[in-house]
Amino acid sequence: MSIFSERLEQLTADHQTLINRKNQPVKPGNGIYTKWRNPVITADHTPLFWRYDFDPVNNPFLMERQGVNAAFNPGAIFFNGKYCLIVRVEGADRKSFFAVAESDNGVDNFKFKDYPIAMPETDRPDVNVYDMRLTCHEDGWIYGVFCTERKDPAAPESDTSMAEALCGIARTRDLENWERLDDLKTPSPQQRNCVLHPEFIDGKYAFYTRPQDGFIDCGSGGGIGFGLVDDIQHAVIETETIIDEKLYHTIKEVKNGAGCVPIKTSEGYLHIAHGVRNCAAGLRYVIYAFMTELERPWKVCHAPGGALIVPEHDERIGDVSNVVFTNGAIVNGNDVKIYYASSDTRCHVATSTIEQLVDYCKNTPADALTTGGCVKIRHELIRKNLSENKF
Ligand code: M1P
Repeated sequence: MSIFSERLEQLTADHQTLINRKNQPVKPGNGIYTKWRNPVITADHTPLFWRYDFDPVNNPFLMERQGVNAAFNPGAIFFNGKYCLIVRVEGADRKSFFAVAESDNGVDNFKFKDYPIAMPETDRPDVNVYDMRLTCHEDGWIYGVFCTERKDPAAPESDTSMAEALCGIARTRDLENWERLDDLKTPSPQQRNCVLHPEFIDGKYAFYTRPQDGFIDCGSGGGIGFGLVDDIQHAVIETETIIDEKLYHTIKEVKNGAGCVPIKTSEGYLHIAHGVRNCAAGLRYVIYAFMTELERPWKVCHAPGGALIVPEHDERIGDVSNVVFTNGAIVNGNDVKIYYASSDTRCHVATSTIEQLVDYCKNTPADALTTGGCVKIRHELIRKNLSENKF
C-alpha cells in the first residue's frame, strides 16, 4: 500500500470516529448547568478536504497543505431544525474565518458545511475577523456582528503589532449569503464584543458594546456599554452608556464583554458574558451572568457575584491558556445550550434551563467586594443550614 493510501485510510477513519463520537454529560455538576465531556468542535473536526490536497500526484505524502490551528468562540443559532454554530476557525497562518457546523441535538456530531463563509468586505478589507454573535432580529434578518481587525493606521512603521478592532456587521437569511453593512461607529476608537439586541428599543436598533482605548487594554473603556442606532446599514452610536462596569478585585477587574445575545425570560433578559482579571499567570477569562429589566434591557436587575463557568481540567490549556469565552447560546423551549470555548482552542457545550439560570441570577449573592462582606454572607448560609439540622 502506498504512503498516500495508507495515510488516507487512517485519516478518514479517525475523522469519522471523531465526528460520530457520542457525548456525555458530566454528572452531578453544580446544579446550575451541566458540562459535557467532549469538546463539541475542535480543529480536527474541520473536513479533511479543507486541509489536504487529495491528489496523489501532487501530494504523494498526503501532507497537510492548509493546516487548521484552532476552532473556537462560536456564535450559535437554531436554524432549519439544526443547532448551528458559526465557528471561528483559525488557519495555521493565524487568520480566522467563519464556518458553519450543524448538529441535530446540539451536543455532538457537529459537521461543517463544505465551504467556510466568504464574508464580503467593506472598503477597508478586514485583516482578521472573529467572534460572531448571531441575532435573529425582529426586523426579519439574521445579523452577524463580529470583530474586524486591521493594522492600526496610526501605528509607526516599526510597530508591526498595533491593531485596530472594530465591530463588523453583516446580515443573512440563510447563513450562506451575507450582505456586509458598514462597520459600527461609536465614540470609542476601538470596539470588541459587540452584540445586537434582538428587539427594537424606541424604534431603534440597540447594541451592547465594549469600548476600549487600545487593542488589548480596554483602558478607560469601563465595561459593557449600550447605545442606540437609527440606521443599521450605516450604524452610528452617538451616546454610549456603561451598563455593567469593570470592578476592582472581581472576576471582571481588567475588562468584561457581552457574550451571547441576551435571552428573553419572563423575569428579564439573561446575559452571559465574560470577565477578565490579571494574575501572575497572565489574564484569566471566566464566564459570568447577569440579568437586565425587560422594559429597560440596559438596566441591570440581578448581578450574581463571581463566575458562572471557569476553565477546568483540559480546558485550562491551549493557545491562550486559562480562558473560557462565550459568544453563543441556543434556547429551545426551557432548555439552554451555552456554547463556550476554552483557551482559544476548542468549543464546548454546557446545558441548563432558563429556570435554573434565572434562579442562579436571582439567588446567588452579589459580590460583597470585601473579604469581611463575603465571609458574612457565607456565615449566614452555614448558620441557616446548621440550625435547620440539615447535617
Ligand atoms: O484571548 C482571549 C479572548 O480575548 C479577546 O477578548 P477581549 O476582547 O475581552 O480581550 C477576544 O479576542 C477573544 O476572541 C479571545 O477569546
